[in-house]
Amino acid sequence: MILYNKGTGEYQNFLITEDCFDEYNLGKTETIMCQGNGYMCIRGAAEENYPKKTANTFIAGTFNKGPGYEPTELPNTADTFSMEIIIDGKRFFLTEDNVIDYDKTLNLKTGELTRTFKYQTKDNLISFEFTRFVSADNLHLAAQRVKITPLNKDAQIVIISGIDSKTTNSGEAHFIDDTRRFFEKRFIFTKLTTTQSKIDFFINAAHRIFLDDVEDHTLPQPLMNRREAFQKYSFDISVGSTLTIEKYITYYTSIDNKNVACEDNEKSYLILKDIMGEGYEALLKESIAALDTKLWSRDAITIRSKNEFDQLAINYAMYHLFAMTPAHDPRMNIGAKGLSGEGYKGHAFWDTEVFLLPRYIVQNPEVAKSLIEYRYHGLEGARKKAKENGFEGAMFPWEAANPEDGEVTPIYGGMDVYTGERERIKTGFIEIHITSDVAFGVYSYFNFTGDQEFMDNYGYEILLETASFWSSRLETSKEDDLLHITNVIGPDEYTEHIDDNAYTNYLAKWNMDYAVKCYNDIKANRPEVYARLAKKIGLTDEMMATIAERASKVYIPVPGEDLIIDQDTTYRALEEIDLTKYRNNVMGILKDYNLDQISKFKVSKQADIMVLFLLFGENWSNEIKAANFNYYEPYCLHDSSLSFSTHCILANDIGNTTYSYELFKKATTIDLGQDMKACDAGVHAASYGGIWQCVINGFAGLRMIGTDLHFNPRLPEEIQGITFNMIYKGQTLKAKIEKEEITLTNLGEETVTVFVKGEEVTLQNGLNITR
Ligand code: IFM
Repeated sequence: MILYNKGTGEYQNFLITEDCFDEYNLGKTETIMCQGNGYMCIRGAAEENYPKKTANTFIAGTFNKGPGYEPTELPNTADTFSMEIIIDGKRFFLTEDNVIDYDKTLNLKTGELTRTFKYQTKDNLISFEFTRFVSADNLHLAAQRVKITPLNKDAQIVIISGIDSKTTNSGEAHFIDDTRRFFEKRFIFTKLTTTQSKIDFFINAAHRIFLDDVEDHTLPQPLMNRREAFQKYSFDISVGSTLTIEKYITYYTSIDNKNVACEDNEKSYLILKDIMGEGYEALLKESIAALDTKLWSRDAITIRSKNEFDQLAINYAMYHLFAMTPAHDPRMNIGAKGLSGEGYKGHAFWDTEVFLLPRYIVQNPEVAKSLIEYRYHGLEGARKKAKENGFEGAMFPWEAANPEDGEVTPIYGGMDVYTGERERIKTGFIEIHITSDVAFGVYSYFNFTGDQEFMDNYGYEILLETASFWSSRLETSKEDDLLHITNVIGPDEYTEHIDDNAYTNYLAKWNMDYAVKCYNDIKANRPEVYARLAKKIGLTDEMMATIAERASKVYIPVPGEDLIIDQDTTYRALEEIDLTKYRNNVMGILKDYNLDQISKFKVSKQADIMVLFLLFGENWSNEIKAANFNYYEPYCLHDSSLSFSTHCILANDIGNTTYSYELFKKATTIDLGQDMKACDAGVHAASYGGIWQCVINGFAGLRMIGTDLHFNPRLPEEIQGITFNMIYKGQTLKAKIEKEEITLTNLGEETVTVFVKGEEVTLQNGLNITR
């Protein structure tokens, strides 16, 4: 069971704990207790081995493609946290019957993972304490400490630990085992190279041993075998004495933007030698301080709620968003599972722009900029995809890995329950709304930050090229003289091959209109930018006139008499089936039907029109939103983790705060709840952005309407107040949202204007306003 209330004092609502060992559900805490710093992430897998253990280590941006239909994916690199422990000749591993007082806790504030218990052998009781962290200070460093104390009698303890390069991604081996060696008989070095992308990984590990706090310098026995380089230590430990093994690990790659360790193989081990002199505690302290500076001191959100869990949930989301976001490198983005598991191959989806980017745009715009810059670097791949499909401009990939690769969505997925064959994945071909989602990310970033330089260098080009794609993608029809978009998948992925999906069409038109506006602006006011872009992408007045004209003709479904907007041309006439069996049974429907069959039923996987309301809510009345919410939600199974948060915000917007809070609870427990099988393949990254959105965009009511920042809070009964910082147009603002009162403080130097419950308010430097 997962416990949420073990933290006290400064750690209140910062600890998540598993209170019993469960060999059949190892994936749960491996995932939710993974540790990372955006450069790398290591799952919270046990040190000792189990058949079902998944000890992944991923380094952001190191994609490699396997042969044939194998997709490009983040390779699971060498495992360093695992170790073999042998006590009196018997391999140590837990069963439910030999463990006492088990406690596995991740401290979200410090980033440290701890596992403590007593291990019952035939004739001894051994106390274990494992701790480890991935440094928030030095992105390449991880460290681990194991303390073993025999409690009943002396014990012989053998430790085999080092670098294990036998790791694969579900059997797919991504590495050439290039070099393995020891330096100074104490330092283990391994160089691996990815098979196709030819990225070198330089991995180092070394140990420090203490017997009752006194350092022991006995040299270990080196063990080198195929794809493994280990050291073996043997000790006779007296009853009551403690053996401590500290392990220090570094990972570097040849694509690091600061190539400090890769000039020669020896360099990186010397760096480790230097670092480990500091010791575990000192390095942990530096990591905690860095995590505080980078995350908690600057961006922590306080929720005063009747349910303490709400505070824990936002802390949990913020921790993981930090662990998964490669803030250090604009060539990288956030995978749908972060860096926490093999699921979705490390690929980035629309999840970034619609669910994850808002947290960064509002609170840490530098990181938001880096994430959008990644899309800019992806323009080449997007142009390639457009061309291959017979279109103009840039057609962004549904799934993205290396920015220049273009589309990387796998061709095949799980089994088609009807045919028994592998299911063909169609999203990479026809889920095309990603292109305008990327454009929307640029628009949101610009509106909130006012970063003109970014627009000049990157943003305008993305907007113009995506508009150009849409203009070429639109189709004429015999029925009318409007332009249509047929054969797509909208946000709701249970409806495939549909025509005129409201979300897709609306965003395509918006993308074109906004690009035309930007074009006119830069032509009139930014001649240098205009000249550069005109030359680079062949902009002409005629081309833009065509885009403007075609945008004006896009078919946009409008609310009918019943106020309902058609999600697509067929949804409302689809066959209704009894959905009871599939509710609260994620993807259960796929066990009975394949996607072709499901597409014929009136059932949704996730929010569709609701996302439109979330992005452009100002364009519809609450009455229309409510009518659509009430119509569509009963057909929605929320089988995507992206669904609850959007519905939560919309329910709140239309005044249904009770249901909104219920949906919030569901959003917060997708991974963190008690379902032990929910996240074996990794975290649901976008749902963490969704939790942030529920709190800030939903309850605290922060929304951008065009270029204006609005606060229209509506706190559910359970929540008394929310406090958070943001950086709006370069100024740090502090918001304190309470039931009856909003207090905004401008901590920046320049005056900004915001709207509080519709009233325009000028916020001067250092001053508070309360409304
Ligand atoms: O992007 C999502 C999609 O909307 C639903 N399926 C999972 C994807 C990755 O999270």
